[in-house]
Amino acid sequence: MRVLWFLSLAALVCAHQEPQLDWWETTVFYQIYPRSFKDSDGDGIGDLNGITSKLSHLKELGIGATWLSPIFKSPMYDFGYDIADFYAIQEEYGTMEDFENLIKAANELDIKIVLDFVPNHSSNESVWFEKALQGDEKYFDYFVWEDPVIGEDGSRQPPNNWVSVFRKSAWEYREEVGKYYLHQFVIGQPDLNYNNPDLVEEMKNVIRFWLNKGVAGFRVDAINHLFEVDKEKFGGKYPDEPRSGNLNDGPDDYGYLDHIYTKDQDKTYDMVFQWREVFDEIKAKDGLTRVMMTEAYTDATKTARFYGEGDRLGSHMPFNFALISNVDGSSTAQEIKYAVDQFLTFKPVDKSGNWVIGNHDNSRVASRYSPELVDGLNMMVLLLPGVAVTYMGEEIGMVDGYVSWEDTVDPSGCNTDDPINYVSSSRDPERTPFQWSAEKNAGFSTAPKTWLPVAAGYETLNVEVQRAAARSHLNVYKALVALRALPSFQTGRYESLALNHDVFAFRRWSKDEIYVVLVNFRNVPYTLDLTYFENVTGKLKVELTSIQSQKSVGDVLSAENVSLMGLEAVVLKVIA
Ligand SMILES: *[C@@H]1O[C@H](CO)[C@@H](O)[C@H](O)[C@H]1NC(C)=O
Ligand SMILES: *[C@@H]1O[C@H](CO)[C@@H](O)[C@H](O)[C@H]1NC(C)=O
Ligand SMILES: *[C@@H]1O[C@H](CO)[C@@H](O)[C@H](O)[C@H]1NC(C)=O
Ligand SMILES: CC(=O)N[C@H]1CO[C@H](CO)[C@@H](O)[C@@H]1O
Ligand SMILES: [Ca+2]
Ligand SMILES: [Ca+2]
Repeated sequence: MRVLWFLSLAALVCAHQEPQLDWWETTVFYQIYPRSFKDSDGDGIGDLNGITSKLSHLKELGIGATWLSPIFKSPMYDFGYDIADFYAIQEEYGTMEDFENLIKAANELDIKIVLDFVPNHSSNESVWFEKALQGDEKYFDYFVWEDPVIGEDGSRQPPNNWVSVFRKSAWEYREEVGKYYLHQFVIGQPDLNYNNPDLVEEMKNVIRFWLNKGVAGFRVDAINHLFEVDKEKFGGKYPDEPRSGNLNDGPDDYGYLDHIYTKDQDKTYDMVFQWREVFDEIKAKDGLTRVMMTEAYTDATKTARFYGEGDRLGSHMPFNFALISNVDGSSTAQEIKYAVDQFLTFKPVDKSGNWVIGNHDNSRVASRYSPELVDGLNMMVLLLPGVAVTYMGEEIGMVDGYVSWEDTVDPSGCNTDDPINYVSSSRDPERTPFQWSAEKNAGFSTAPKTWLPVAAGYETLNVEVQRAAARSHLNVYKALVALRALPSFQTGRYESLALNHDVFAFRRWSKDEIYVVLVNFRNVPYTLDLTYFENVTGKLKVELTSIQSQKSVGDVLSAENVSLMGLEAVVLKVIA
């Protein structure tokens, strides 16, 4: 009895110690969309050698890890998210040797490389799919097949009403086998069959192959689309999905249906936990954590479930899309606080959170919020509790580029068949080439034509200009990466307030330090009383400001009387 009491006391004491953070919990992850980052050979398409040549930019920012959108062999119907060979590099991006050089150069700079794992589907031009069509049983079972339905007039119809994320039927007929295959995304992306143990093992081998090559982890794509409902429960045929009731969508639109049979199925979580075992199997060899980041656009409860269940571990970082899906530039401070706190509330208390505000599928921060809010939002992403994730270009506040209907290449834009309204569906605007300098093609490429046009305004909005400027988004970003290393931000506590309809504020503190971050989401000036935060009294020193601020680093303010310009953002430190 006495011994037990003593042990539990010891456990209690340990629990109060500062958590020991692993490499991935303290770093900033930088997403590179390889096709648009840097072109080394003048064909207008970014490539691996281009990335290697620009690793110094990541180093300058203070980035510790980068995740690359897919670089694998692909016919590019969905720009690499349709993988034809999971074990090979796409020629236009480089060779396996180029990739090995990239890993080596990155290691020398202490930057980790994370790749994109696209498990839901392969490509209709993969050897796997070709063999399936030739009747090879092993590979036939890698995919999801269903018999046609014959209509009253004798015509061949898809098996049910399922719609692809990119519009129209999710089923495509193949004469060769007389069946339809499922594609939750484009026609060129046949879904893989996770009810087949051979396929499950094959995909684990894909993970092993790259992790053994020195890759520090994977970001896992579109994970909640992995499994479809078990058709045996419905008499051996996949059932129709019900109408969503959404009045803006027609029968060809993804939003027309409620995706109860094709998304968020229970088996998905088990697969993630199985993959985590593979990650940990590689970690056991050398002690380095291989990190798993998972992408699922879903609710807070389901997102949290990816962390693990019972004694089974799951994703290290189930992406938190609150700042993408739940709020934007028109949101009130109350809505911002609600979105931020909701994720922190649902996430398991003993796990790290993460903040994602942009990626290659969503309009850029400067366009979705406002160009003036770029610094304030970077303050949130880098100083809220948890891992920070930055999409390339957000450090300089890049804006969505204009891409004409003729130049549009994204299937999500093209499939609208609508030369007027394609823009809201197209993901090309956030994928335009990275803006390095005022040179031709923004210094991205020497080609006469780049794969997507460079965004207007690059002559003044680029890395070179911002590096030289006394105040720039780039320099604010670098200062934020340095601030984030302080104990208050690494392991410190967090509390937030909506000071009024427009100003979101949060406090981060550790033993002897208290910081307050203020972001004014509207173009309206305010005088604020920060003493609503406990222990925020007396004088505050300005640590960092958004670039349009009239304040300077080192200015001293009174806690009960802080004036903030419209759209201004500041980081303050309590000094007395
Ligand atoms: C693959 O699908 C695309 C449509 O996404 C189509 O254009 C192409 O012809 C298909 N390739 C084969 C070999 O079926
Ligand atoms: C406020 O400061 C006191 C004295 O330093 C400290 O004991 C207390 O934990 C602080 N409370 C908060 C919420 O910061
Ligand atoms: C608040 O500060 C402003 C200057 O920023 C000053 O003009 C004003 O008198 C102060 N108000 C109070 C109540 O201290
Ligand atoms: C954010 C992201 O990577 N989204 C991807 C989700 O999956 C589809 C299909 O693979 C891609 O088109 C998206 O880019
Ligand atoms: Ca190139
Ligand atoms: Ca699937």
